[in-house]
Amino acid sequence: MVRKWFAIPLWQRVVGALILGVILGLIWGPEAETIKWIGDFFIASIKMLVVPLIFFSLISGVTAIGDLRKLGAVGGRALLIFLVTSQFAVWLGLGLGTLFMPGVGLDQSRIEMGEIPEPKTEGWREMILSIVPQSPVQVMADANVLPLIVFALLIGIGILMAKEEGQPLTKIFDAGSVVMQKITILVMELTPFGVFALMAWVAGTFGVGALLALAKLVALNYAGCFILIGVVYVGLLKFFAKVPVGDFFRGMIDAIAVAYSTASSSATLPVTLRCLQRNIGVSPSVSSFTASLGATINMDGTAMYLGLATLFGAQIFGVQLDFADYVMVAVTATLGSVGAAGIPGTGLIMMTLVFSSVGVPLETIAFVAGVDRIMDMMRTVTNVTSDATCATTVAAQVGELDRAELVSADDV
Ligand code: DAS
Repeated sequence: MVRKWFAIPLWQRVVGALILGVILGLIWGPEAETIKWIGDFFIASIKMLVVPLIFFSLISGVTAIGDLRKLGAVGGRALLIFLVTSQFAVWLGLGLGTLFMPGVGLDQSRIEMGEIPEPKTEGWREMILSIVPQSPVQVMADANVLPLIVFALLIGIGILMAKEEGQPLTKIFDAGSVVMQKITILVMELTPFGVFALMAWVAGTFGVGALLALAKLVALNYAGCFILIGVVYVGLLKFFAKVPVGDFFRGMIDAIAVAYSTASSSATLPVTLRCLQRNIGVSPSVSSFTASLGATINMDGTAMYLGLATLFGAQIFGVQLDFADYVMVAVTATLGSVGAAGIPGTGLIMMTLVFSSVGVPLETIAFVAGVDRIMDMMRTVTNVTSDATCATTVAAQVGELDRAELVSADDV
């Protein structure tokens, strides 16, 4: 029996668990909360990996790139793709909100009002300061990914600059990176159970009623995400990475399922790295650098949603927005997504920053809080797919993509 279980490719077990979880949740209802602890156990297990995996694989990856010039080429390309795709995303959200007006004709009586999170008051100066790892140990203890990435990058660069004297350290971090990848494989075997429990909880908790009242907003959130995936990322993969799109998505299916069920890019990161390296053929150096950075600062699904939700709020409260306001939303949504962590509900928190910048009442958040998780799950899939697309595109452009690795679904 056990042998048969492991004979099934992991992605098929995960997708099956996702579907069965939704069915069970719809039948079971709110009592499905009973098994949520299994999903929380799974999330805790993969979160356990994030800090050591990023630390070892990023340093090992930077030293493997070999020289600072190539590191600059990888970083420059990644940041350019992040910027271009996030701008397209936020303007797509603004466009969808303007065209389809999700906030007009709302039956407010059927909406369960939620909590308004603490406004995110961090200014751009604080955001820049927060990137500096003043206490590396504290950064690791807090799993604060952005300063951790900066610290790991600096160590990797230091090793490169130390040349021969840095070699002993390179061997340690290379070994540590391999060990962390092996542990990730072990933990990923929990994925079907975690995804099953999380999907049962979500399907049982977020009743259909609340979704129907905000159906237009939820539908536009999903439509915006599918447009980003189907147009922007497929375009990048086809014309810039030149990889078969079907094989790419089959290779990333585990990360996509984990992103959807956990609604956390950071928690999904170990699985994203594993899929990129094993199924797509992106080198450990480019994948660890680009996907880790992307999981923190590249959130296209969230940026798109912030544009859409701003129009939603403006339409509910009759706030007139002009083009200058749209530009302000694009700027604050981009800045906000750089500083935000890839955790559930990030989009909800960033709404406080974006709405305040254009005078849209924060009460808007109370309208959407009840169904935010359903939308967050798809935004997170989009964020993770964007990170993976960027890593694959950069790897293809700098010659760090082993195309032989790009496998069909049967092997993943
Ligand atoms: N949950 C966030 C993430 O992990 C996305 C969001 O909240 O919009 O990417």
